[in-house]
Amino acid sequence: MAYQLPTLPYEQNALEPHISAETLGFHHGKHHASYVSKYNAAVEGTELDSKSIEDVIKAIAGDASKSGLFNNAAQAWNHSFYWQCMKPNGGGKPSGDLAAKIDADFGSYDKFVEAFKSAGGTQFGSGWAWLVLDNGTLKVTKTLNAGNPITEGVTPLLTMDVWEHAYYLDYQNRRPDYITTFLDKLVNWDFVAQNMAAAA
Ligand code: MN3
Repeated sequence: MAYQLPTLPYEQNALEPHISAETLGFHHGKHHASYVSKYNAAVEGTELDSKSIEDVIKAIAGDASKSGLFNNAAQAWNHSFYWQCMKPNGGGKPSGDLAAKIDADFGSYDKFVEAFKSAGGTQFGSGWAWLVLDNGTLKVTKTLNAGNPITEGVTPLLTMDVWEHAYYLDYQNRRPDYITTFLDKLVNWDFVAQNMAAAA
């Protein structure tokens, strides 16, 4: 079944001044669209075509002969998830059950921020930083290139794209500034809380 490129959950300029309409235009309209179309072209007519994209990602993870299909499938999924992880006037400290869970599992929100900044900042080259639920415990992790933690049996709650195409037009080489802005101004904690509730 063909995977659809989702429309952005906000206007292309809605995350300004933190992420420009130009960045979102290229990132969603060119990069993400390309992963989706390449995934659909590669999966069509194969025995994997009847599976959901999540099941395809899990089925072929680590299979070197299917790395091209994996990369496009995971990048298609990761970006669909990433758009939902941001919203206008987002970021800052979450509240409610999620805030309590972060305090319980990391020690404090500041400790979570430290771990998430470290994951995003130390991912050499391209990849993703994640907040995941692993056997009932919140953890921060990072993946290289197209990697997705569902292949490790954990549930993604939040992701941040740290490929240069996510921030270069707005931040150039200043990845740490993009990461700080993502946490302080952009995170959609309602989406993260929904993901946590659904996984419980
Ligand atoms: Mn990207």
